Amino acid sequence: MNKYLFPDQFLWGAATASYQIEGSPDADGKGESIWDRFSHTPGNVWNGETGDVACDHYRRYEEDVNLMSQIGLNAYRFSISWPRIFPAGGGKANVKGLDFYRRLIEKLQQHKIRPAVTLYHWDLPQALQDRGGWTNRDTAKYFSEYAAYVYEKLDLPVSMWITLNEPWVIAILGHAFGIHAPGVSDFKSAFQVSHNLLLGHGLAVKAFREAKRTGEPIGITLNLAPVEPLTEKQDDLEAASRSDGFMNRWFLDPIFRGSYPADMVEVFSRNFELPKTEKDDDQVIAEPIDFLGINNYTRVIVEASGDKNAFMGTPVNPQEAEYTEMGWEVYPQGLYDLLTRVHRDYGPLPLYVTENGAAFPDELDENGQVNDPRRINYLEKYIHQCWKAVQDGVPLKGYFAWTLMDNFEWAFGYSKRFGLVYIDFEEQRRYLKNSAYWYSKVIGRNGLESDSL
Ligand code: IFM
Repeated sequence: MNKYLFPDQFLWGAATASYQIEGSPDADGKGESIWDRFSHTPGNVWNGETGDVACDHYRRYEEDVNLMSQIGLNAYRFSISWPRIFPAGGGKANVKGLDFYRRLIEKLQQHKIRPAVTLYHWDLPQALQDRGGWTNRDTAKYFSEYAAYVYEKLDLPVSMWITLNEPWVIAILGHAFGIHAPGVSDFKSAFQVSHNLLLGHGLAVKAFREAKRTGEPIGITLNLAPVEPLTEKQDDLEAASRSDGFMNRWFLDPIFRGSYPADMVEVFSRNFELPKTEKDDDQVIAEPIDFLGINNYTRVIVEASGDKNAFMGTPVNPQEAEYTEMGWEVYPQGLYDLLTRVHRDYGPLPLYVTENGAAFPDELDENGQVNDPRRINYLEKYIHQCWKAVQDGVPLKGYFAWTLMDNFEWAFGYSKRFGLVYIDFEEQRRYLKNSAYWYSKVIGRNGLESDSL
């Protein structure tokens, strides 16, 4: 058997997000979030489902940490629900909200699982949405104040801090396509949102430096995808470059180079009024970070749409490829391409894969087993590409599978199962899938063992 081993100290984790797993939407003084409001508005989520109960993790977190320990995870990425800490967005803090995360971290510590804390994974306090949400520049300031409060009061060691999860998704799915909370369909405001999010990120990093949590790194997680042209024709190449600008460089450039990519500024300004910015914004957004988190699931292939002003080419799905339940192409090499490209163009800082995984139609059998060979195959192939990237000099420091357990997959409700752990939502029972047992072996040997890679 060939072995593909990772460097010592490599983090093997799983990731989750507060609204997707916690439930208990108003326990212990929590305020309403935009996802509470959005999911309770008819027509927004598949089958009218909500995160009201989800995995009931708020009450069952101990059982869930025991499962992590059984799998052997040495890291766990979770997000803090802002409206648990500041029910009205700002103002008076709710001490009981932070206590939950303190209890969770203590339990992780008992099992030697390192906490990776995301400060914002999409559940904005509704009270701030009522004042314009992320279209309002003040939200960036409120975000950094919330972050500063957590840095100061969460008096337990944290292994990694992540300011935002996937600002592209927040801006575009939430504010241009309206399929995520807050359900707005207006491209112009989506670009203002993307700017205000990045500003909030930069302010939160600045606040972190002031908080002097020395030895704890801070970064951001972006959803990135390699973009390929369908053919080498000039029009397709240009469409791919613009699509890459829209999906990847619009966020990478301001964070690492201190300015938006000039080609995209031109393309966007042909379509919309550009976001309103202020003098020092570029500098704030480019506040140096300690690592970049990358979420990747698939690649994007585009062909020219015929419209030179379009910032996205027409996506093309190759017919011979395998697809997950999300309709996303399984393309492991894309992760290698992405990691090496990000390292080459924006390096040298450490990288983490903060999410990678697949939804498949899993079934629990009468013996309480879930046989999910397609997920095992997916994870093995993607982790192998991570290994290749490390061999080629990419400073990849950890890998977090999405996700620990089946959960509320946003507009798809509970219809997509991404977990290593199967959840029977009716009974709130948990079952390790075969992929969880497989991942456990990967972690145990710090890498893969296979003859077929
Ligand atoms: O479930 C989401 C997660 O919240 C953010 N990244 C992608 C996952 C799968 O869609």
